[in-house]
Amino acid sequence: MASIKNELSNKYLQGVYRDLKKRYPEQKEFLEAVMEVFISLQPVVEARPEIQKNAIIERLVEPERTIMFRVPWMDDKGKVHVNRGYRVQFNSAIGPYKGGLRLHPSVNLSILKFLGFEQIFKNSLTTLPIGGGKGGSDFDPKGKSDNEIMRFCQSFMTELYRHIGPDTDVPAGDIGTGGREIGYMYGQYKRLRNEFTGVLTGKAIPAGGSLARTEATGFGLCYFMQEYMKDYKMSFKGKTVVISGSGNVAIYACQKATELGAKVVAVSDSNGYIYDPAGIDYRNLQLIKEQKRDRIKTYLNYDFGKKAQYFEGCKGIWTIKCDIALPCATQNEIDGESAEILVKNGCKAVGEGANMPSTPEAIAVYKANKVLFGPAKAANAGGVATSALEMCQNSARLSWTFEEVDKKLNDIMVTIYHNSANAAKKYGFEGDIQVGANIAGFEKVCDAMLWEGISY
Ligand code: NDP
Ligand code: 2IT
Repeated sequence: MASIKNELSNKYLQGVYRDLKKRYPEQKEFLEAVMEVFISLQPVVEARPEIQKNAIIERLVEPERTIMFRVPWMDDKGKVHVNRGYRVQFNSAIGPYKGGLRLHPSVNLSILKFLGFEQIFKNSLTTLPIGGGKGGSDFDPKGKSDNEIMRFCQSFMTELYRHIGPDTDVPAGDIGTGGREIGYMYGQYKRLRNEFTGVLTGKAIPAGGSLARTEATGFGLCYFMQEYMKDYKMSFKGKTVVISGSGNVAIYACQKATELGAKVVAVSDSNGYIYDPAGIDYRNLQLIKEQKRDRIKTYLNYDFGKKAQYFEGCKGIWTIKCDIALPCATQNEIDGESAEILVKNGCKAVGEGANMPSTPEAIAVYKANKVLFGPAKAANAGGVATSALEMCQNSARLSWTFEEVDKKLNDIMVTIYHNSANAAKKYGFEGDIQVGANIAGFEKVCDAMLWEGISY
């Protein structure tokens, strides 16, 4: 593999980065995501002077629009709470803004800008016409009643509805936002607008949702890694897999990895992790997380083989011996130290189901040790790709079967892998899928921006 040097030496990109850091010094996650992309884009910027001439990079790092608003809601005891709501409409060069809504107490502008920035390239990689956006709130859904969730979601949509639309901006799920939350938001949008359109994706099937959207991110991750590993004479068959998280992405990554012949031995939540040498049963995860909305610790209650163990804390999951690691929880969950332990224990491939789960130090460790690395914006693009397929079905007012959607998802993930591999090769970094994904995602957006001109 011809790895790119892990430093920013291009003067133009250095300048843009310096200005950005001066303007937003507190936005650590956003700056981290930008630096990662900039390092990869150096050969492209050098080969294509029109990028600097048209200030493409300066325009790319500034969202087209950022909306911030107050979200008041009342709890079951009658107490009024106020949260902050956001929507970052980052880039619409290739289609309407598209991206999830995160509900988590850690949400701030830095996290949403990093996610929105990543989404631009991810959505471009899907080959479908969708721009990049992200939103959410610092609301904590944990421990809230159904009615409290409903009142929050309705209040959130009471402001957001003015800024979105099926051809303008189409939000979806992310951490803390699943089918239940999308339902309450969709109901409120419909009430306010008096129209039934595909303004949100991840809808329930009777209300215009797409079959296989729930499974799409986790399944897509495995389809992507399977295609990637094939080039290196590897596969999931007979492999030991560790998956962090136990939410939407983790559950269906666990199902597909198992169906492809692997044994998933660990999953986690933000309190701790389960190690089950007999293999995690994804149906138990579904029951615990989707139906009971309980903690992963309770997995032990369903483990009739009595082999599983529970450990407190998140980081320890990366000390479990595995061939393939699929981080599917949150950003920066694998640091350099954890990556070293994974490598020492024989890990051969890392596929990112979460967004930016590996720190820059962790990525450097993977590359130095020739670990196959499936970067988030390519590997987890199956979710948003299937959201775009939901948009197609809504516009055409029809619905496809599970098999049709799943087949399209598989084809898209295979294409994303090859497009990323080819872009890396084109610029002299054969085998570096991280660099290739950044370049392939960028070039399409860049070409559209050049074609559309600059508005003064
Ligand atoms: P869910 O809310 O369904 O699940 C999130 C899981 O990650 C939970 O197990 C949660 O544990 C854990 N988690 C969340 N935050 C933290 C934290 N700070 N530290 C440790 N564990 C944490 O979310 P998703 O599965 O939808 O999303 C997971 C990741 O995948 C995110 O990075 C998201 O951006 C990304 N993603 C999601 C897509 C989708 O379609 N849903 C598409 C592409 C990427 P706990 O319950 O204890 O909080
Ligand atoms: O990070 C992501 O790609 C998502 N949370 C899914 C976004 C979407 O619009 O389906």
